[in-house]
Amino acid sequence: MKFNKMKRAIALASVLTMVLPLAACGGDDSGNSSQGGDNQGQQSQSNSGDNSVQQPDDSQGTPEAAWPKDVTLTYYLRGGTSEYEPYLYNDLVGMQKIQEATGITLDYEVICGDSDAIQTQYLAMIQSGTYPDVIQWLHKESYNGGVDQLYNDGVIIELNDLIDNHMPNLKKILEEHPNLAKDMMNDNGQYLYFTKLNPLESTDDLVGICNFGFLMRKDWLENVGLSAPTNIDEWYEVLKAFKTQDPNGNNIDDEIPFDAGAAGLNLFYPAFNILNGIYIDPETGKVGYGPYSENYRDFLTTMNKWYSEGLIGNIWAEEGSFAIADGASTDEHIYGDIAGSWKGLANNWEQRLPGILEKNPNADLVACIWPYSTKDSGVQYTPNTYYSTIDRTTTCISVDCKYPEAAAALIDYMYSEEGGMYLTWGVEGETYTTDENGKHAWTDYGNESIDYYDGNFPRKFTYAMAHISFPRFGQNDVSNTYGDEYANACEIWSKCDVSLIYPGAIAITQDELDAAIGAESDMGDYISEMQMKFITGQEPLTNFDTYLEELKKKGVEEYIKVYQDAYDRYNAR
Ligand SMILES: [Ca+2]
Repeated sequence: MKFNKMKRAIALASVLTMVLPLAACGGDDSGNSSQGGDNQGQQSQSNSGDNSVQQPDDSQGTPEAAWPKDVTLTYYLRGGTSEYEPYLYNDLVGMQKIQEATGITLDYEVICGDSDAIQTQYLAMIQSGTYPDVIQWLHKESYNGGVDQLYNDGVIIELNDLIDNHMPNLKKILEEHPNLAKDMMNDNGQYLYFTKLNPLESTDDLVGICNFGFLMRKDWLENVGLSAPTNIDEWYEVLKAFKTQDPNGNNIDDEIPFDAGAAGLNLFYPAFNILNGIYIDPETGKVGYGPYSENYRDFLTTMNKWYSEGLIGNIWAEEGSFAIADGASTDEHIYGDIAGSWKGLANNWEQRLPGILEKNPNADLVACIWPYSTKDSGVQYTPNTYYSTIDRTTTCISVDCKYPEAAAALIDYMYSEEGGMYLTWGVEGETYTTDENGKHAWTDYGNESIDYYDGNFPRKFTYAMAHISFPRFGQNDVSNTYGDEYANACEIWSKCDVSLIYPGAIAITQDELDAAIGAESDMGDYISEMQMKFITGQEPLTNFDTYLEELKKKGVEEYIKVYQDAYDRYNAR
C-alpha cells in the first residue's frame, strides 16, 4: 500500500526532527533518581503555594469542587530510544512549573523503545481496558480510525463541555480562530483531543514547521557560475553543470548532482502540481492521486531525462530500500563531497556541513526555494504536509480519568501564554530573557552544556523542549531558539503555496480504504515498481496509459473517492 510508504517517509522526517536538539545517545545507565517518589514530594509541596488556575476551592463549599487538592494524574507519553527518555519529562523544569501553577501533579508513564515496540505497548494498553488519565500519542497513525475510533471504542471522552466550562484559554483561542476550531473538531462537531495548535500566521508559526526542503552546495554553484535554481528548467541547468563541470574540483567525474535519498524526488512533485499520494488538484479543487494523473506523466518524463543523463542518484524505493544506488548512502555521498543537492533539514549546517568541510574546506550550503510550478505561473507549491494547524501528536482524556476537570485545567494552562513559555523557553531569568520589544533570547546559563545521562546537551533542554508536542498555542518566538542559518532556511521553505496539501485534520481509517479497494491490493507496490521502471527507462513512457489502466483496475478511483468523501464532509463542518 502507498500508505506504508507515506508513513515511512513521515516517520523518518519525524525521527530526524527529534534528533535535532540533542546529541546522539547510547551508553550505560546511570542515576535515575529523578523519577518516582521525590518528584511527587516536590509537587505536593508546591501545592501549598499560590495557584494561578481556577482550582475549585473546597472552603467555599462549591458543589463543583471537582478534584482534591493533592490530585495526581497519570500522563501517558510516547518516548524514544535514548537513555534519558524515561527521565526527561519529570526533569523538565517548565513542566514542573506548570504543575506548580495548577496544583496538579503528573505521574508520567513514558513508553520507550523503537517505534514498533512502543506501538505494541500502546495497543496493549488500549486492549487492557484500563487507561491512564491522559494519553498523548500519535493516535491518528497508531490506532485504526484515530481518536474518533478511540471514542467509539469507549477509551476517551468528549471534551466539548470541559472546553466550554473549564478551559477559558483554549475556548478563547478557538473562538478567535475559527479555522483551528474547524480543524480540531470532527465531522459531528465533537472535540476529542488537544494538540499543539498553529495559527499559521506569523513567521515564527511557519518557521517552526518548515524545517526541510532542497539543500544545495553553495560553493559548487559558485564554481559553475550559477545561482540556486528557482524552477525545473534552472534545476536541469544546474544539475547538468554539476555533472559536467567537476564542481568538487578533483578532476574525476564523480558528482551526483541530486542525491534522491530519503524520498528526495518527492520534493519535485509539487512543481508538477501534484504530490506523491493524495492531494488537492488546484485546477479542479477535487481530490486527486499524484501517481494517477496526467501531470505525473510530465514528472516522470523529466525524471527519466535527468536519470538518463546521470543527474540523479540514490532513488528511494519502497520501505527504505534504494532501488538505484551505487552502494553508498546519502550521507556518504554528502560527506564524500560528491553530492551536489539533496532533501535536507535546516539543521544540516550544524549537523552535516562540518563533516563536508573536513573533506572540502570551501564547502557551504544554500537552501533552495520551492521550485515554481511548471503549470501555474508564479506559484510555489509545497509538499510539506506538516503545514497544518494541528500537530500529529494528540492528547486525550480517558474514560478512566476520575478528575477530567483537573486534566482540563492543567492542559488549559498549557494553552495560556505563560504555559506556552514554560513549554518552549523554560523559565524567564534562568534559561531566557525578554527584551523591551518582547523578543526572547537564551541565557548563557541556558546554553551551557551539561551532562545528562549518557550524553550532554544545553541546560535549556532540561527546562523546555519546543519540539515535544504538548498541547499549546502558537510557536512562541521559536525561530530564535535556533541559529541564523536554521531560521533563514526555514523562512525560505516557509514561502510556499499549500493548496496541494490534503487537510491534516481529516482522519481516514484503514478499514475505509480496505473496504474501498481491498486489503490485498498491491497498488502501492505496483506504483513504486513502475516509477522505478519509468524513471530508469526499463519501461517506456509510451506505456503510461497502460499503467493508468492497470491502476484503475487496482481500485485507485475508489481509493480517491474515500478521500474525496471525507474532504466533502470536512468542508461541510
Ligand atoms: Ca569531480
